[in-house]
Formats: sequence, C-alpha cells, structure tokens
Amino acid sequence: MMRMVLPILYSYRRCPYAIRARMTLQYAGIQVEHREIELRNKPQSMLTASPKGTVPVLIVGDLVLDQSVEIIRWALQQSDPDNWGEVDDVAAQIWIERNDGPFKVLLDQYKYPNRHPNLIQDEVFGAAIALMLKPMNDALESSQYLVGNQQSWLDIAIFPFIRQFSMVNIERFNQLPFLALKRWLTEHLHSQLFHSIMHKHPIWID
Ligand SMILES: N[C@@H](CCC(=O)N[C@@H](CS)C(=O)NCC(=O)O)C(=O)O
Repeated sequence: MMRMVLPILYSYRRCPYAIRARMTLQYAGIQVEHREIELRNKPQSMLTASPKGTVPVLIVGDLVLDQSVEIIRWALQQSDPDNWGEVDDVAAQIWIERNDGPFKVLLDQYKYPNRHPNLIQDEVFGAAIALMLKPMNDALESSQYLVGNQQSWLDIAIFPFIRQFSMVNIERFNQLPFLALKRWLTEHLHSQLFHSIMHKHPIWID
C-alpha cells in the first residue's frame, strides 16, 4: 500500500511567524506532519534542512520553505477558497515589511523590558503605537480589513503580532482608543481557524 508522505512543518506554538503559517496551511486544507520544537533545543533534522534555525520551516519533498511568507504563498498556490491571495501585493508588502521589521523590534523591546534596560517603556509603547497600531486603526476605520473589505493573507500574517502586543499588558491595550483595531483583533482571536491551530503538540524528537 502507498503511504502518503505529508509535508513536514517545524513549528513553535506561540511564535507569531509560525502561527501565520499554520493558519494559512489550515485554511488551504493542507495536512502536515507537525513537529513542535523547543527554540533552545532545535532538532538536528530541522537545522540540516534549514541552517538558519528559525521556525516555521515547511519541507515538501525537496522543497524547503523557511520564511513564513514563502509558506503562506506556497499554501495559497495549492488552494485559496476565499481568495486570500487577491490583495494588492505592493500594499501588503509595505505592511509586512513594517511589521516584520521595525514593529517586531519594538514588540520584543516592549515584551522583554529586562533585556533592554536602557529603553524607556513608555517610549517603546508610544513608538509601537505610532508606527503600527495607529496606522492599522486608520486603515481599519476605512475598510473592514487591512487592505480592502475582504480578508486576505495579510490580515492573518499581521494578526499574531498584534495579539502578542496586546497580551503584554491587556489593560493598557484595552485603554487605547482604537475601536476598529480592537474589532479586527477580536474577530481573529475568536475565529475557529485560530483556535484550530493553537492546540498543543508534544515536542518532536529526531
Ligand atoms: N523571517 C522569519 C522569522 C522567523 C522567526 O524569527 N522565528 C522565531 C520564533 S518566533 C525563531 O525561530 N527564532 C529562532 C530562535 O529564537 O532561536 C519568518 O518569517 O519565518
């Protein structure tokens, strides 16, 4: 009997890059062999496939995809039932670069103040608002999703980072006057799709 070989996904439950990849793979109906890793003890099989050592990594036959956005694009090429790929590429790219670049830096500074004793927390918070949360709220006031009125992969790609930001200090986040952003975040937090990819897996051992 032929055994189906599933794509292998190395993942870490709370990693926002891994969350965006898992959500899109799930949406596209792609089954994977899930390999949950510990960041401090990465399996050799993962490092052999992708020496840079970040998750997510998706292995499909000879193809190794080790950037979350590459995984998203690959998944949507396989199947895209609700047209998540139909978003202005240039606009999406601008959001992704801002999120994965400077916003991620601020997010880590805000989340781990002990690692950044020289920084003033209120300034980090304010910079994150000015760079990302306020512009996102503005966008979400004029359309239902980040780009246009149809959800796209971009919303899914950004959502895990805003979730993480909100969770650092949820009271503080809730006090922000950004109703449109909160509506968008709540919608994703409550989605069946998000819940379906957050269950726990045992750690993979080679
Ligand atoms: N550009 C990469 C970034 C992935 C990334 O930085 N993932 C983090 C976890 S959230 C990681 O694996 N870091 C390696 C480590 O902490 O050792 C992507 O989009 O996939």
